[in-house]
Amino acid sequence: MTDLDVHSDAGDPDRPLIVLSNREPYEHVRSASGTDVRSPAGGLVSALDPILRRISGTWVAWGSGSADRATADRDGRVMVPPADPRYTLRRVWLSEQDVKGYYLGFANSALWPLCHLFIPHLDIRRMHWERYRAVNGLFSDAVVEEAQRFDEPPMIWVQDYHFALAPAMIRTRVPGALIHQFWHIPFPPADVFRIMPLGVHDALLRGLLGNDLLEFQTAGYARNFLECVERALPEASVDYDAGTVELEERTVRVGAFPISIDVHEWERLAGLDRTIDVAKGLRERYAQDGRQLVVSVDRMDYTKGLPRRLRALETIWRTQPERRGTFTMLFVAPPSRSDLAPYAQLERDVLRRVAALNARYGTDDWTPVVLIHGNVDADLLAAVYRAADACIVSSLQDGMNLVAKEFIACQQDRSGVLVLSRFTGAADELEGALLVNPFFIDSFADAIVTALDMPPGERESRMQALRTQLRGATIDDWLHAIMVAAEEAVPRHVAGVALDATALR
Ligand code: ADQ
Repeated sequence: MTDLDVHSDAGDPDRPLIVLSNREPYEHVRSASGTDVRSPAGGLVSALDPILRRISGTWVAWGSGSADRATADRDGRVMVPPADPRYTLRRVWLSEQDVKGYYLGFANSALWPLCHLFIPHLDIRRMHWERYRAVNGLFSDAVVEEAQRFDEPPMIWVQDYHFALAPAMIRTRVPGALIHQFWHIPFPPADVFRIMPLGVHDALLRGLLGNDLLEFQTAGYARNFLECVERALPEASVDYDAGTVELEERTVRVGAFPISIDVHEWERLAGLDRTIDVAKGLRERYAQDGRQLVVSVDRMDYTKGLPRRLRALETIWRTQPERRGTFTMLFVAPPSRSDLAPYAQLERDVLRRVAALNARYGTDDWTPVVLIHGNVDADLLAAVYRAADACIVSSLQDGMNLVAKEFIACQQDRSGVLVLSRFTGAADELEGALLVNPFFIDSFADAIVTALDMPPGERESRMQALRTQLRGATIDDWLHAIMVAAEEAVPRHVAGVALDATALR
């Protein structure tokens, strides 16, 4: 079955689709040989790109590549994929000040830490907020222009926390549009969300209520959002059981739609001969003579609990000297958002801790922690996951965590154990992992030891259970569930016109 077959029932091929996201699906960059095209790795692009190809929709995103302007027309439009042009990518140009204020500033220094309960990292500045609002306006203008190119009212699918204001900005200007949004990160409890300055707090909620449907990773995050609305907007009527907000004669639906991965593709990658060879090579290098291989894969982000993971390992090697040399930790952690102080500081902290651990416990034939501080392509990641005896995900808060799912998909031998923070969306959804509380270092260390000592039979039965659950909830199932819910959320009273849901089908 191809991707296209899988998606054939997700969305109506006749109705235009406009996707809005911060990152673009194809980025043109200058290179020694001229211009290269890059596509970000990750589930979102691989899930949405086939649909846009099929129905010739439009993707609106920030034109971030060094050759993006040169390859687009004067309105910022370029047909993609470049090798087989099928749909429009509409690029929005941002100035350096925009990137600083909207992206690095409000999105990543205010919303990101707040939603992940990292209150000390919160840096709220008026200038950042104003820029965030202005840039949401810029992207909304582009969406409205693109919507006007279609004859039918489009479906507009907004992605993530970069665009909390856009839905309300777009709504009044595109009558009949069906607008919905997927929020990839946690949504905090009302008591935390109200740390945002009053005007900002209410504006964010009203912006999000511009959607017809709002999709969160878990039921808990959806409930948090509803509580925020109930407390902040007395004129709104919240129904927790139905998952709806009634406001200004409109109904906004709110629900849980846990994101997943392209399971088929990860299984295919993990099954390739060359992946098996690379996995074998990794084991020969790091896990010979009965030594085990433990892996972790995450962006260098303070929400991922990297220092705590290193502290748990240190606890094991310090308190149980007999375990030194019995396992190697392969720590894949590419740099992320290094322009921001908390990230630069984290990077220094992790490098220092790894060096200290290796200096203290390493021997001539054993390096306790092998750090890969860079991007790794999906083939190599599949080999890392396949080679592992255990994978540790130690996020302190994480909307879902796709690494956990990628590990499961690649564990075709069913011999690896997933050690998973209970503060991930994935822990809410999956049964079979060893759940840990990364804030409690001693029990975190105990869980790693339990994973290392787990007998083959239990490893297999847990992994089998995880694999069965994952196969029943792939990225295609996620997309399908969202498209069905979006159809049900078609606005019925827009600009005074009563619309029949079937009119948009
Ligand atoms: P992230 O915080 O980026 O995503 P995650 O869900 O784990 O976290 O996704 C990371 C992705 O990056 C994975 O697909 C992984 O393979 C890839 N990756 C990690 N390290 C890499 C490396 N060294 N080289 C190349 N690729 C690497 C946000 C939210 C999550 C949510 C996702 C999707 O924070 O909670 O699951 O969006 O909604």
